Amino acid sequence: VLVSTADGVMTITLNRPEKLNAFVAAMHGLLREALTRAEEDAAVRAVLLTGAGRGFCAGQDLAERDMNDPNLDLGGGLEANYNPFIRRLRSLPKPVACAVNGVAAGAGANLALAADLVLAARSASFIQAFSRIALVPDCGGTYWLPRLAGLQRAMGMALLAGRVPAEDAERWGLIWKCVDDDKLMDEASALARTLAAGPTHTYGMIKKALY
Ligand code: T3D
Repeated sequence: VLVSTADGVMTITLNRPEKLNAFVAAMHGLLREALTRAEEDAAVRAVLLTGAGRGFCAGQDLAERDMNDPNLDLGGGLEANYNPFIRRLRSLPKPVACAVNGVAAGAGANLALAADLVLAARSASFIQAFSRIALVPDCGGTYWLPRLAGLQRAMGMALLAGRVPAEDAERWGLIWKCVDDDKLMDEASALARTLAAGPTHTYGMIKKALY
């Protein structure tokens, strides 16, 4: 995980590009630290989340799990790591933007959708990959998908686990905006800087009121 701050914007980059930034255990601690700093440091007035390389995030690194173990209990990891992170993003009293630079699958998709404003490259896509491996969507997906996209689209995404292109995601209201690939980082940085220049405390209250 790479973290840098400039112009009031903390940029957090998921950085395992060779594995499409799939989550391994060590990343959770680094993300927690980054969010704590984002919350406590008055110089940070907005957060921008993105991924390195051609993917945004492919969700949990499946190589860390023995998915054939009938006794595998994934609840503990969700309660300890994923769920608190998603809740903290939502309740952070500062705006969080996300630049989805490529495929966002499983927990990676729902992490992206947990940001306050989501931009996606036109070639990016969102996959509720969970049911492919006999999981129920997690990381807030079951709560937010029907609220963002409506029950039928949420159900289709969750049951069929297909790829939703960024343009459909925009049309369905899953994300704020889809932009040309070569414009993504410029537009996302400009958006984050605009948010950083705004009334931070008010933004925090707007988030609280809407959520
Ligand atoms: O366990 C818990 O704590 C519970 C929480 C669960 C949350 C979850 O996120 S469950 C869902 C996990 N994610 C997935 O099931 C997605 C798996 N990945 C894919 O379906 C595909 O990779 C994509 C559709 C996202 C992208 O496909 P494509 O063809 O563009 O790329 P690729 O070739 O499949 O992947 C590139 C590399 O990334 C490849 O590695 P290699 O062979 O080049 O060394 C691939 O294995 C690796 N990779 C992609 N996703 C994951 C991954 N490695 C580990 N875990 C992954 N999730």
